[in-house]
Amino acid sequence: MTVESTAARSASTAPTRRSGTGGKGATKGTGQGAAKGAGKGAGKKAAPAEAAPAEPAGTGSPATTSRKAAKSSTRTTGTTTRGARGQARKPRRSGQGGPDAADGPQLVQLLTPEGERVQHPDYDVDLTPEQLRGLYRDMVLTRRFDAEATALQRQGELGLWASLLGQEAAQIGSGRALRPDDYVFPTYREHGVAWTRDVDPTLLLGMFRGVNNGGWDPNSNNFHLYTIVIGSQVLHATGYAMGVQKDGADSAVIAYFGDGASSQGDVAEAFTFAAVYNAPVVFFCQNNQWAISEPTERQSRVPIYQRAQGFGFPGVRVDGNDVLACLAVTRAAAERARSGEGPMLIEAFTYRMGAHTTSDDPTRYRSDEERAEWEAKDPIKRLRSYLEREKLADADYFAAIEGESDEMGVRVREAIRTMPDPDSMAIFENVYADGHALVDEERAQYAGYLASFADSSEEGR
Ligand SMILES: Cc1ncc(C[n+]2csc(CCOP(=O)(O)OP(=O)(O)O)c2C)c(N)n1
Ligand SMILES: [Mg+2]
Repeated sequence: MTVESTAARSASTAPTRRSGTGGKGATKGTGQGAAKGAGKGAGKKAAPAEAAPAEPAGTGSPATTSRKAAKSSTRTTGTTTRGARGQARKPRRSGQGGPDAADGPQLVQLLTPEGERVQHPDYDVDLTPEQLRGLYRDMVLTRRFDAEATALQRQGELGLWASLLGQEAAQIGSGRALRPDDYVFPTYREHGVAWTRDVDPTLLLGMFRGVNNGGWDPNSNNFHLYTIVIGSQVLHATGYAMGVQKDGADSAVIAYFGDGASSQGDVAEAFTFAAVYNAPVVFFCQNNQWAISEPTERQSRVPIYQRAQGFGFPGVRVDGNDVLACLAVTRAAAERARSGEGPMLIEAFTYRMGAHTTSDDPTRYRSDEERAEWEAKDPIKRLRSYLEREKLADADYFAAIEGESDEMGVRVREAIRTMPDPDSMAIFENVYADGHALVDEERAQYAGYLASFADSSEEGR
């Protein structure tokens, strides 16, 4: 297996240092380690088929690159469907062309889609049968919670839901790699990571029901509130990691974001600061192939993990549907951050099996065939196959997990129906710690507006 693992190479070459303790040489060492590894890997690879430039990224003139981009964007196959806004669009299959070409970089994988355990030269995990069963339980319960939430939205109990279907391994594997003192900055889809942080799942529903601004105390579980502003939490995480560093603590910080978010300026700025300050942050990009209706090849001309090279820290692509590989790679990255070796980018190559949110209809921009291809790589099925093959779990075990899922379903449905509506004026709380004249004015205006209803109903009597 040809392996793109710049992380492990640079981890072994990069000096251990904290910001301010290493001089120019130390910084150079980290950068060289990363650049050497990534460069070596990149040199070995054929350029991704179709959409990528023939020469390494950055060597072509802008004109050449844009001509090629224009040309490549017409090179799709298949029959025409209607795009999200009704325009004609060619259906696209992931793995064809662009940064995700089938002949592109291989993934760090420890469990094949068929559930066979394979070895990797740089990454491994040694888990007990109980821990392996625990990962299975985590993924099944997370999927069940997600299915319940989707159903609750359809029943009018939630305003919106962003499903994690298909991304369970990326989230559970990375989440279980963390220590309680590590700090997590999620997007809006990290229900599985929340589960690994022991955030009560029913609390995740409040914001989607519109009854609170988040629902949990971030500092109770070191799990920040969900962030809708794409990519902004990556900057928050980096700033937080710089603070951790200044405190002299040895915790890691992890920022979750999507393939679409990787195009945001905030993410580029976060990468720059994290690299320069050698911040203890892990950038965990779930490349689920889509940013609403935009495919990954619209985000990058190179595989996303390779972007780290330009910032001077290592990047690695992991099979995001392989819970063991996600755990192993994230554990290594977090260890690396804690020991002062700086940031690392993990691209978890996965697939959003459901819609972007319950407001989206993916049949308008992607094919059933593409979904079916990814269904064969289902993260839960493959771990189950492994557990069965190795006789690590029997039918009673799987039945017990199903029973637990049903109980969770009941609990979630009960919780949502008994969730209290907020006080109408609560929206003005928690805006400023010490209050603000403008908020006071708005509060007074709104109170008057609400009072006007009381008056009119009085008049109507
Ligand atoms: C700054 C900003 N721009 C645009 C949006 C609208 N928006 C919401 S989700 C999304 C796509 C995000 O895709 P990706 O980062 O791949 O994450 P995924 O939803 O696939 O998990 C966009 C553009 C937003 N919320 N914030
Ligand atoms: Mg995405």
